[in-house]
Amino acid sequence: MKKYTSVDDIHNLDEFLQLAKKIKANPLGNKELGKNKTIGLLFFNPSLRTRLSTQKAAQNLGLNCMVMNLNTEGWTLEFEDGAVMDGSASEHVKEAAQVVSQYCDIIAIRSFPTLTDKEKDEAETVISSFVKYASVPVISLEGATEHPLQALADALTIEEYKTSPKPKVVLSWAPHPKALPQSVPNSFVKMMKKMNVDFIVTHPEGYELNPKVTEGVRIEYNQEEAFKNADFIYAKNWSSYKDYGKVVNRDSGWTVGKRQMDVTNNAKFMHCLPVRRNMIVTDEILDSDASIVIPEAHNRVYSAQVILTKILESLK
Ligand code: AN0
Ligand code: CP
Repeated sequence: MKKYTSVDDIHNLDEFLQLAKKIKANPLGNKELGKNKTIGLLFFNPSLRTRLSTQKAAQNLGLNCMVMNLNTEGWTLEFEDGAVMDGSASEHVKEAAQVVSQYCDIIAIRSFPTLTDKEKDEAETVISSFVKYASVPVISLEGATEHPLQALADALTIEEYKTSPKPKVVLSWAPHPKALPQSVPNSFVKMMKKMNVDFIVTHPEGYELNPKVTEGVRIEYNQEEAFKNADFIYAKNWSSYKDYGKVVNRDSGWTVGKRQMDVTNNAKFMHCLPVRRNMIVTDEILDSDASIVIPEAHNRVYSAQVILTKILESLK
């Protein structure tokens, strides 16, 4: 594996999930694989889970790990080709990516969308520039349009908690005061398309995701209808794709609570975290046995470790 910037980079999900289970059963079983190698984690945005779980996964493989908050500690980077750099950017990504490649065997990057410049976001300007100019494999720690490590952890979690061969999985939009990326739902949809699940996406009008991503997926505008007999409820807020980056609805009727969970098949509740209580989901549900958000976050370690294992094997 030479990069992991999209769920599309996984060609055999079963193999990845089997490897994840094996790693989870014995996380230190391959601790020589990363010996004398280094991963650099570059953050343009905040993180708790991604930062610590990727660092933990690296440690489990004997990899050295360097972490940098590029937005606050590094030089402001220029991404435009041919730019006259008379503005705030001090360094072009062309040099930065090549330089980091001298220090690291793998580069991982978190860079959220602008949510104002759709074209720039869809081009994944930051991550794809690193892919282009770095000479080492690149991993997305959440880009402008995808969060592939989260989706792999989610797939593993559904594998572990399902009680039937083809569970019903519902991705539900939920309200949030701020405009959030579509990265988590995009990657989750792509991942569910690869799994043997009965999958529905539910959201208010105006929150349709990129139609290329949801092609072939059932969309249901009535949340209660979507939730009927569901085995997994995956809640997430995202901003509008059509009215790009805008919050077009804050209807608290979409907050996942007892009323919604009561029509499910005793569904498990999932969320990538961080979650805003009593906006996305009520305390009652998040604090109940239905919630599997903590084991889901635990699986971020194994999701990262699978990807690092695959990449390190390809470097041998
Ligand atoms: C981010 C998002 O929605 O993409 C990160 C989630 C993993 N969430 C927030 O900014 C709250
Ligand atoms: N789920 C997730 O990626 O969390 P962080 O933003 O804390 O890394």
